[in-house]
Amino acid sequence: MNRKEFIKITLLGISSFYFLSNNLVYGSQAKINKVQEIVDAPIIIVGSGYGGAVSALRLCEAGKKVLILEMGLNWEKSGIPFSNLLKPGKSAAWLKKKTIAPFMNLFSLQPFTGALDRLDFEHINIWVGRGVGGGSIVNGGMAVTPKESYFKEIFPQLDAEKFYNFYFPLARKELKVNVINEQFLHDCPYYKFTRVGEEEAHKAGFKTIRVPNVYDFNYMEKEFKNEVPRSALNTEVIYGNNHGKNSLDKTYLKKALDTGNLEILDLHCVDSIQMNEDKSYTLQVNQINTSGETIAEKVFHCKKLILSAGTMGTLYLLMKSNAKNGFPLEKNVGENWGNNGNFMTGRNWVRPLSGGTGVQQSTIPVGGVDNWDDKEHPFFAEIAPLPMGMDVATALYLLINRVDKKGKVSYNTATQKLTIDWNENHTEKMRANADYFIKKMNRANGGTRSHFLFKNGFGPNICYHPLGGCVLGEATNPYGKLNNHENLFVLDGSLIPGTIGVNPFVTIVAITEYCIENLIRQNEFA
Ligand code: FAE
Repeated sequence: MNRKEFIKITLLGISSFYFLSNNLVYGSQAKINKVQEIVDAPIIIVGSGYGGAVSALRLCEAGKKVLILEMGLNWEKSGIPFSNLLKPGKSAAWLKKKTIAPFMNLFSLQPFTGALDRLDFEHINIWVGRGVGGGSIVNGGMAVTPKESYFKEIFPQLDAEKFYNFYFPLARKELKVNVINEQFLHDCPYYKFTRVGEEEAHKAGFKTIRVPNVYDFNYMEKEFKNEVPRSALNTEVIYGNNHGKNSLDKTYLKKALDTGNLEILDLHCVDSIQMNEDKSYTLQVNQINTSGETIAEKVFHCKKLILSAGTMGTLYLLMKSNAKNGFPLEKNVGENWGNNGNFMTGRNWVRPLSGGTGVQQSTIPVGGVDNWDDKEHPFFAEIAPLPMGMDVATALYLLINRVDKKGKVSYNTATQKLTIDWNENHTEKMRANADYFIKKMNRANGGTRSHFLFKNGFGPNICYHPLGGCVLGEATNPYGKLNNHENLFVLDGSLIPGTIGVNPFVTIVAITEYCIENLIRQNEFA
């Protein structure tokens, strides 16, 4: 390929609505696969998860041209199917040689830009989604609105009435939240794990609740009748769902693309950000292939920048840029971080003589134990599926606890990695709650703490819900504009101060809706 052909191909790959400078240059070694390309875009959003997708839709509807840079793959466009839990394939892990599920990682993999990633820290492992749609691609779809009293405690400055009457209902509508039919739940063998979980919880004196989800339960009923291809009933979830789940690519991002104002560049990983003298931003970006190799080094300029790279992604970009080029940051960035009280536990010998929790299990959780109002042991416990293709007579629970002792995220310039001030002290109370829960369940129903799943039966280091570090109204103004910046906004889970008491994406969507509405109203993107 000669230079002329290359420029043509590159130009075709770039959307027409932002300016491509003629500053297209080859890398120093004139290697065709190492090019530098400079692109100007009015508004760039980093990350296509909940914060990024909501921001994109509302800006596009307001007539703004938006470019999303997403490091993960556009799975739908790629045509590559998601793999399931029993046969992990390309989508199972982000550039790893082995699977990275919370337990039982017996499968080898060919490194590929998969949909699920795990970030390992000294005392905590954090799972995140990679791909167009962010966490919505890999998560369990549990769409839970926080308790109003806790929301008020966490966000005393926000108008709770407006949130419960407007932003939360709006979030649920856009996300296509629905609830399982009780008769289907009662009859379907794939939900034995939920029925057993609820019966046992009641016997132990706990209250249970039905949990809404973005998975289309009408579709699931058709799956069960074999009228459509199976997804939730075919062990698909944390490596992506091929059908049924209303992930962001089917909701917010689709609507935003339909306006004609949104461009998404996948496999574009933002390396660092620089603030220019005129308060605009320059982004160093690596375009990668599906083996993770850099195939082009690009530079993007924008007047307005939204960071929606998820709690850990946003903190990494801010702190790394600060260390690398003096990017302005206040000290409180990294503070008020938490794991949303995530604490996994389980029980073995659950109904061993009557089929346990079921050989076949839907991957979509629909039930939970609500012990939040207990003064001594407040927690919510998701009755989680464990579809292992055989009866292991084991119940799995993800507890969500209060986070009264927060952590702090920092950047280590020597290792060029994030570190988190987080250890057993931070999870002590969560462990006490898990112990209380398991003991009470076992006393009423039989069973033991699950040594099969976790060391000593507890998984304090498993975190699906990292939150905080760039807290609304602390590290930012009341609507997410980062302190010390005129044109940079943080809109993702890092705005929530470490805890929200339930699975967080409905809250992330509602908070982003609130922020972006006000930012647009204040002409921040004019
Ligand atoms: P997120 O959705 O993580 O999106 C960030 C995006 O930015 C990702 O697509 C990244 O690839 C991309 N990115 C990061 N760094 C860069 C970079 N340098 N350059 C370009 N792109 C970048 O952020 N929550 C619930 O409410 N209910 C559930 O049932 C639930 N289940 C979960 C199950 C699993 C296995 C996991 C991992 C999470 C689960 N969550 C659940 C959590 C939920 O998915 C998470 O809170 C949200 O996805 C966070 O949304 P953000 O917008 O903050």
